[in-house]
Amino acid sequence: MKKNNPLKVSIIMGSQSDYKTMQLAEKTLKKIGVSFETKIISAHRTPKRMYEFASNTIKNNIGVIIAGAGGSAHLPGMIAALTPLPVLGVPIESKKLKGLDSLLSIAQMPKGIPVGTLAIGDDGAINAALLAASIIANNNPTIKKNLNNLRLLQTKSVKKKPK
Ligand code: RP5
Repeated sequence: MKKNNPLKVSIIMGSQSDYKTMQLAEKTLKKIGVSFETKIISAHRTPKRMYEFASNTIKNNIGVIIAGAGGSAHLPGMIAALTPLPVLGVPIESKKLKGLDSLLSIAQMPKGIPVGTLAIGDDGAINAALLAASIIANNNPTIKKNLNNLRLLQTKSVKKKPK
């Protein structure tokens, strides 16, 4: 880890087709001021790229990994097997099984190698970013303040009565 350089979040996804969902994680991190990078890495189509990425996470100053994948979604689990950093898995809403396949593939990890599994699709991508920000906030007072402000705004935006 580089000293005095804030830890960043790495957003990875199995395919370009996942970006529609995963860009919501980017948008959320931007709102909070968390540094991030975004990459396409497929456990099945680019296994060497996956290994290379996972082997260099700590050297590259990454604090949390958000991994989105759909269908037979092995990416988050494989990354968690290769790095000790926290991995948050976002099940992409697949066309064939509406993301149930992705959810179960990501959630049903064997004991010993955890992946924090979020909800299917857009909600999962947004919540993964919020969770990643709260992990980074443990050692970053600016991010802690920004995250608290965002939550306060959200609370204020909820009307007391429906229109
Ligand atoms: C997974 O296969 C990806 O994460 C994606 O959700 C799914 C389908 O990929 P494409 O065929 O759209 O590239 O690896």
